[in-house]
Amino acid sequence: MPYKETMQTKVAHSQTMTPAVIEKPMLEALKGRVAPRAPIWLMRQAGRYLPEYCALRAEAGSFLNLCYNPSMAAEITLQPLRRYDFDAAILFSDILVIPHALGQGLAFVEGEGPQLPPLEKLSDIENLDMAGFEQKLAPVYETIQILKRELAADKTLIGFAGAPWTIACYMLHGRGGGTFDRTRQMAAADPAGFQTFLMHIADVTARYLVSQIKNGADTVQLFDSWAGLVPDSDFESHIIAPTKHIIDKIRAAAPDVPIIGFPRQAGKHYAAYAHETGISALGLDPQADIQSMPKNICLQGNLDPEKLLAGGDTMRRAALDILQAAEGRPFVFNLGHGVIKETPPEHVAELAALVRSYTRTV
Ligand code: 1CP
Repeated sequence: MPYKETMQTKVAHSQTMTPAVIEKPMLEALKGRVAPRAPIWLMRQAGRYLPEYCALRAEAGSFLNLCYNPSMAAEITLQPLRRYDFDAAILFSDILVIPHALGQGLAFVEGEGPQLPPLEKLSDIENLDMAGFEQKLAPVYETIQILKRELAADKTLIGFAGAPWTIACYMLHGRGGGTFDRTRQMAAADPAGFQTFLMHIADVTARYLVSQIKNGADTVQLFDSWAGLVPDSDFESHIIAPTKHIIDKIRAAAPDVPIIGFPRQAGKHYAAYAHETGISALGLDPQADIQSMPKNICLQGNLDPEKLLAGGDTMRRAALDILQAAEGRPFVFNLGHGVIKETPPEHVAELAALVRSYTRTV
């Protein structure tokens, strides 16, 4: 049939032409481009404020089942993009899959957050299960592969891990929600042993993030949620050195992949963190002042999640202040911490529309 033949010839022809390169605006910003529109995604953009997440969570039975079920985890990753057309998808998982994959028990207790049986002593890290590590994390890599296939070409896929200090907080103290006293006491009592502990986690984390990249993550973010608990005199050893170790290892394996660091509540240490770790982009908490940050690096942040929860004029004014403060520099719009679970989804929709409609000076 001549008609069909013509169509086939056309299809075959178009397949041999070089496809137009579709850019990922978020990736370009991380690499230093100042564009007329700031890309946007939100920390914890998937999660309990979305009814479609709660439905799947109920079906899975437990949070960890969700994290290790590639098709469900991929579906949850994509849910916020369907609603808001964000520029990036963040892999749905948790920072605590690392201790879990190393064989430490982990349970997410409803209403109480994560609970781990705390390691008894620092040297216990040497006896954890490295052999089963990659195998236990295989479902995470499979989730990334699904996402890579399903995401539109202009979307950036973000992988992530907790930074060593924050992971040590949970591994040694056993649960969240406080000031991780046991971790801080163990660090103070045996500084050399604690440094070895952090570097061990750094090695494992670098391996995990390189595997995420090899499986398709476009960028990775290191969450150092509890960096603000570290005494000033220990910031270099507890935060900067292990982070730099991870970055050096990722760069050796994947030199072109940008890395985002989020040392939450690092205060006056933000600039040193940016310069000394070699991070590509700096995640800012709500307290950080955009204009006093180093000029030669992409910033990401820093809307107070409470302002998003409040919505209305409060939210609009705060978002516009941030967009104005970030004029003229590479920037990714985000919150300064995760979406609060009571946040009305309509507020998120309004925020995304506002950021998208703001034209930056280039
Ligand atoms: O449904 C539920 O009950 C689980 C709630 C939940 C969710 C949705 C937890 C438990 N983790 C997550 C997902 C998650 N965690 C993501 C996925 C993707 C997304 O952002 O959309 C990410 C990136 C994280 C990272 C994470 N987990 C951090 C770093 C960021 C931060 O919030 O500071 C931390 C500290 C955790 C530990 C954790 N996991 C879950 C909770 C409630 C906590 C915090 C515990 C505490 O207060 O110490």
